[in-house]
Amino acid sequence: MEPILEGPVEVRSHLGPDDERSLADDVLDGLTRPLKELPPKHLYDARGSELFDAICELPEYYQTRTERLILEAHAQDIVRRTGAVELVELGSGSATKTRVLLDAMAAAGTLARYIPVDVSATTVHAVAELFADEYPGLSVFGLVADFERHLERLPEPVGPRLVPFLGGTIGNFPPGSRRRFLRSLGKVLGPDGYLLLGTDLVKDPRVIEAAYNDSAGVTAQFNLNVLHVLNRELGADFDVDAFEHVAFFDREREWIEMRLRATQPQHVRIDALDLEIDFAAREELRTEISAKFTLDGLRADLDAAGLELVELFTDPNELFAVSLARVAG
Ligand code: AVJ
Repeated sequence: MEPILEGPVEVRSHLGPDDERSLADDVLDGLTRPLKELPPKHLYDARGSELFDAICELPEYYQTRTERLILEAHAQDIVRRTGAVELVELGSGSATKTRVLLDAMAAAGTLARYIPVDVSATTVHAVAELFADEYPGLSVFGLVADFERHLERLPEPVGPRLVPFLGGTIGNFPPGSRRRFLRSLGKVLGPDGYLLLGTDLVKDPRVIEAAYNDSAGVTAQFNLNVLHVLNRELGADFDVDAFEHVAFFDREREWIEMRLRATQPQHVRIDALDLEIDFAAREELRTEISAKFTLDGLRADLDAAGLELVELFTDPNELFAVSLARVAG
């Protein structure tokens, strides 16, 4: 691949025309199953990302602010423990959290390289330029790639590598793929790198359910927005008003399920797929799972992925955890 930019900031792209099929493929797969389902990544178009940012500010959604407090309290410690010289950012979403870690690395005098990975070239260029400006002498290697598929394209570490995977996004993976993904993260850590994993914790189901059924209805809009995405991107004709937001904590599986429920029978045409699908009254389409963790569950997942827990940081109410893990020795 040709570098798009030379110098201290370099960006490489690994996405081809095939990658644009993913929405159509996912919709064809997911909406023709006996239990209809869509992967959560399609919730995040421009409007969906705005709505998600609004969710992070909601009084009921404790995750974002709790994780930020944990990071602020322990960033120095994390940097000292790891000796991290470079940071790989998977899905360069949140500049705020990254800054907390980069600041601590800069203060420790170890910060050498920042490696943003995102499917959006615009995002990679934006964060690459932003952090190159903000941290003098920082070398930036941006990768336009899907971190679920292209991790082997990361450069070799130049020293201890820190790979944050924050926000509780790991909870979106069902248990088997979660372990597979964690194993693939282990492969890019190298012998002295560390994974910094953010996980929401199992707690009173009422607290969890409130976070996904907020009183302002922002989560409902976020969920319903995926139907607008299908209407716009695939020429579908979903009547968005004929669906309602559903979110509940599955106590057995310890995950939140988010669904869209048809309030009356629906017939939907999806032009781009030349596909017609029907919804019975009250039929549901699953749009997300979001797993919540116990300490034992977390250890078991890390163990199955060939990783070991080095340190677990949490808040006084044990709502959320940030774990430091490395390849098991
Ligand atoms: C970004 C996947 C961590 O599961 O809490 C927020 C997404 N969904 N409200 C989560 C989400 C509904 C969020 N993650």
